[in-house]
Amino acid sequence: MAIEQLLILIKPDGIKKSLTGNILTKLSEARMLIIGAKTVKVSKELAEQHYYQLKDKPFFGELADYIQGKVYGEPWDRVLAFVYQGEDAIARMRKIAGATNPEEADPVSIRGAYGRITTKGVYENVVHCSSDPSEAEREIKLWFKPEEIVKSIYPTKKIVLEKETKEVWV
Ligand code: DAT
Ligand code: MG
Repeated sequence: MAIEQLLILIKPDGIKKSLTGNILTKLSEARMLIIGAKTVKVSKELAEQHYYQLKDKPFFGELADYIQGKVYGEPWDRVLAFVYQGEDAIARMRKIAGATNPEEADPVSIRGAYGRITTKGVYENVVHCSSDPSEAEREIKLWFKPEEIVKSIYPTKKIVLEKETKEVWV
């Protein structure tokens, strides 16, 4: 079994419903390490880059609005972002998160217990969870800077920025 890292987001509906503690408790059952954590106010650019694989889907606009928390507005228009690390982490965390469609998700999973489909058809499924190692790498590098992660499995390099030295992804 490989040690993997992945991105988990508590989406704006999870924040609005005050589910952060419940979600972290469910995730902690997997006994993995949190190696990065922060609150992010999601820009349109970040939302669209995060979901770029779905850009041709009819629900792409609503999906981008949802992750930005536009429906909820201040102060719920933010997400909590985590990088978790553990053995076989992606498959195990996705099982705890549950199926994409909250109506089809195992009722004991996070999405099954707390998700809903809105009358507009948006899947408010409470959490994002990377789905494979290459997606996890792309997403972690999109959401986190190297210095924000305790110990990354991805290589970094140093570059000089106007007399300032900074670590960036290779
Ligand atoms: P997952 O989040 O389980 O990895 P995904 O990557 O296929 O699923 O899709 C990303 C998000 O897009 C998903 O969490 C909810 C939304 N979504 C996917 N399929 C949808 C659909 N048929 N209708 C509405 N929203 C959908
Ligand atoms: Mg996905």
